[in-house]
Amino acid sequence: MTNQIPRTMGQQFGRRSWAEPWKIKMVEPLSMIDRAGREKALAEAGYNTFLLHSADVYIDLLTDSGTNAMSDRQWAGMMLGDEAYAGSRNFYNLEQTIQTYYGYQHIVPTHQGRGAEHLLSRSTIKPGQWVGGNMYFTTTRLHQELAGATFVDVIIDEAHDPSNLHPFKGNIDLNKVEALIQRVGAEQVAYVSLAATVNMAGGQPVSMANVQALRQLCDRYGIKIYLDATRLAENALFIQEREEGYADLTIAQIVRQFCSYTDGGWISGKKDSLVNIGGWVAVNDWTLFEELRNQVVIFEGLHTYGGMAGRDMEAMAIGIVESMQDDYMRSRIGQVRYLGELLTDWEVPIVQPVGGHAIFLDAKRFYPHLPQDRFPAQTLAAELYLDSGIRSMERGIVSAGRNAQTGDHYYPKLELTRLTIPRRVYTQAHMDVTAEAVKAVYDAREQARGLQMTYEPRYLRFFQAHFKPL
Ligand code: PM9
Repeated sequence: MTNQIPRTMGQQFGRRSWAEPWKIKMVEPLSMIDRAGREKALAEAGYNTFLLHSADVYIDLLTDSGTNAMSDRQWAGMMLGDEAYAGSRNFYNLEQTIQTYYGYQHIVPTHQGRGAEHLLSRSTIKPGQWVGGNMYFTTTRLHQELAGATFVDVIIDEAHDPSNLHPFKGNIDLNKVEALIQRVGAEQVAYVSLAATVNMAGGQPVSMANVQALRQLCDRYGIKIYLDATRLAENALFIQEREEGYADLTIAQIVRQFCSYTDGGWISGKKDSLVNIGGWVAVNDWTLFEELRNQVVIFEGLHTYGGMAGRDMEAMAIGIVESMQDDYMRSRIGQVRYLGELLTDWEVPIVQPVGGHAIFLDAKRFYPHLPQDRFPAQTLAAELYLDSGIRSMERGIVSAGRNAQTGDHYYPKLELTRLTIPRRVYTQAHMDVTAEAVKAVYDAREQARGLQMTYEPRYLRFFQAHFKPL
């Protein structure tokens, strides 16, 4: 494993610069409302960027989920939608593409990622069991908890330190998995929930050596591994760059090998797969597949569409192939790094090393004077919108939610504001404007006073909570 992380694509490939392997064929106008308009919009949204109208947003970095620009091939594929209720040809095309690229045998389509999480959690967890995972993800953990499991974080300690430069900060700490097994018994561990990359840690990758070692450990105890492959293609680029022995393998080969160490996986197609909607869960075990296929007709739709239109399945099948092209992936991660390098040069505190899909501002270091229960990351998202019309997302105490047993806030070590980069949507100039806006908010950091929560929904509160300024 090498510890050298190249700072630019140019440095890595020995040339001056890189450019996207695509050109723009259709554009969508952008405009920015004035400061008074932004103040009004934010107050009406309860200082929650999820509740803003997108018409009031200038550069939208809320999420990379479903915000991808599709290619001309994908749009052409949309015209081939076979909207038969049952047995759509687009399903069989998607099924075959998933089998080829991810290697899983049996596929159940869903409307998006959380639909897949719901089905998998219901079908594999018995109430009272435990799930170990490499840092929680909001919807994933909630579905595991709703199915009766307790989630245990088994990610390496380095992941909780925003400055630690470990090249694979998404790795699982095998000692933590072993300790969980010793504490509760192997038969009480429903499965290990492995995500690659790890969203809440900053889009941090998992190494191939780590998933191989996890497989060996789980085999010793007869425990299954299910993979959140939502951003696995992005993870593969980090393996190609940083892990010895993978430089000559393609993204597609690395993805396929990674999946081979797991028993199944699921995906939100709205990320890696370059579409606006869709997901799936796939497993190798026929009995589990039968259960998933039976559950899908209750909650999503028939097992040959799972909540997606035929045209959406076709666009996803094409998107999977495009997402595995090495040139594309270099430009994708290269754009995220470009923004990260600007902010690093200007000494704005961000999670290092820069991960796959976003820049994560370190709100604890940004606003050291704000205690965590004044919601520093939420405050930062609000301030950035007020300054520039740029929309970002809180990934700290609000996202972490409350402990279901005690009712107390979780206090995550990471208090982050995420600038998430949609795929194939914004240009380098948009990255420059974003970096300058963040710098302006950083320069005014001492004036920030924090927020108070005034409304808290029961589940996934970050989506709909309201705040007011202190
Ligand atoms: N991720 C994101 O913005 C969508 C909204 S926040 C809940 O990062 C992983 C790793 C995700 C993810 C969604 C889902 C759920 C599963 N795993 O949004 O239901 O990042 O398609 O996928 C969001 P869906």
